[in-house]
Amino acid sequence: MRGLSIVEEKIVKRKPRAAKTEEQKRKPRAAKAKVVKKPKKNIKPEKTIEKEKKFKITRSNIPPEINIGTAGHVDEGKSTLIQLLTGKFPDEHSEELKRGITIRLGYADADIMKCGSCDEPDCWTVYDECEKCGAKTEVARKVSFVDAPGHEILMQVMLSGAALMDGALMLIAANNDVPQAQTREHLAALEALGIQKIVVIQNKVDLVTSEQAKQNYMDIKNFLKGTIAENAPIIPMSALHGANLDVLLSAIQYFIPTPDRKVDEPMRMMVARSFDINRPGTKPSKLKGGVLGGSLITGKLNVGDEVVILPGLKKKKGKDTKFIPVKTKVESIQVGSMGSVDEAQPGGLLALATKIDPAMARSDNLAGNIISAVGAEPPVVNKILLKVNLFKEVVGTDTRETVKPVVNGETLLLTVGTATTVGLVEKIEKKGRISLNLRPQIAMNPMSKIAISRRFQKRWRLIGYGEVDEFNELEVNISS
Ligand SMILES: Nc1nc2c(ncn2[C@@H]2O[C@H](COP(=O)(O)OP(=O)(O)OP(=O)(O)O)[C@@H](O)[C@H]2O)c(=O)[nH]1
Ligand SMILES: [Mg+2]
Ligand SMILES: [Zn+2]
Repeated sequence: MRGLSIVEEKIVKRKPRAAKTEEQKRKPRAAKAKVVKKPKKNIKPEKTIEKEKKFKITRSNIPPEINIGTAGHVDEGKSTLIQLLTGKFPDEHSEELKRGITIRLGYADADIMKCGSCDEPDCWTVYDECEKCGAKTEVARKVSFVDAPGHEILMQVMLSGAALMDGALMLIAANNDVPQAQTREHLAALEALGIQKIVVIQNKVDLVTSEQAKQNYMDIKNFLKGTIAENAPIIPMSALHGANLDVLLSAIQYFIPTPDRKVDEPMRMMVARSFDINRPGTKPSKLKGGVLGGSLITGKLNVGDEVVILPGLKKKKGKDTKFIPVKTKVESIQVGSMGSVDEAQPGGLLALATKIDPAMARSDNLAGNIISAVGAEPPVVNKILLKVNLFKEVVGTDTRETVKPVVNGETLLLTVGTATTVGLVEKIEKKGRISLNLRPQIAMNPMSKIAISRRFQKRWRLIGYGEVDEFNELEVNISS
């Protein structure tokens, strides 16, 4: 299944993230790229943000209640902003550090803190002391951030991350033309998946003159006209230097409220990552089971609960992939900023330790699964009838091309929740409905909106979205 693999495509190499000289910091990126001559290996990202030296981030012991994601074109400062908000730079894999881009979804929690003595928006900070008056601050809300990659070939990663987002921070760099291709594509993705709570950030204002910043602000306003983010606030800031952090936090508090949660419904969780946490060479008797990361959609989850993982563990058999549905026990629940907890609810990212074979969980192998309470399993489907809405234009390319209608026999890439699957168009029905065979099968929440991508100029590009009308449910035998 060639098209499914994202890693097999070559990522255009960028220079590694090197420490900057004062001169480089003032120059726009294009100019800077010429200054750095030889890429050195394994250079760590800038870990220090000026303010962090003076002000401390302390993690509270309250659970995160909302997931907020990042969106926007490659390099516009998404991960830098997450570092400012959470104190943690989300790119931690060697490949990400070497290439200077985000490749996998990043997670980190932040406490949004409020000073009781200062007025709006001065009162907002992420530090345990007020930056303006020095008073102790109080936690207003804990947020889990999902950091998405902006590189064009990692669009599927962004889409599966978007499935976890209750709201989004859309970054647009002030020193680039507006809009860049993935700025358009990510905004279209948020729109397609129904993520309406958006705060736009005009980043890197430290790199432009105030005249350029004003012009760029108007360009952003024009670009947003007629989109889902038409009325979203636009916050000029510098993620690298922390300028306007208070205004951003105020906007997050007012424009991205915590949604109502369905805690009384049966538990379901979307899996976005999976890991084998054992060091190489661990004795079999000491091996810890696979760990699954993601977010609850509904219900509550407790340590000791029996859960079902669908479609299950992947087993390759010749050319075919088989899925083995699994029933397992929740050994422990980890919430990033709180450590081990006994109970988890929707909102916030968490990781479950299970008893499943750790080798099965390696390298996000179980991403795309749905974990559910026993008896509340989602359907596992291999065929769907979709009501399709196609965009007028392909949004992710530099050139604008019309999206042609879907045809019989064509192959599309579908992102359903955190799962990605290939859909072979079997029949075009009336009224914008198409029926597709899915390879591989997926577990799905039938209410999910499905992102549809088509191969275009050698890349999968978002071309529209679909809503599920009907589906063919497979019978599953769940083994313990
Ligand atoms: N001068 C300046 N540089 C910034 C700012 N924000 C980010 N940068 C720099 O821009 C480069 C890219 O930043 P990242 O945070 O990695 O960008 P990104 O959007 O996460 O990139 P991808 O995840 O690969 O899409 C880094 O060298 C940052 O230091 C800013 O506000 N001002
Ligand atoms: Mg990044
Ligand atoms: Zn204060």
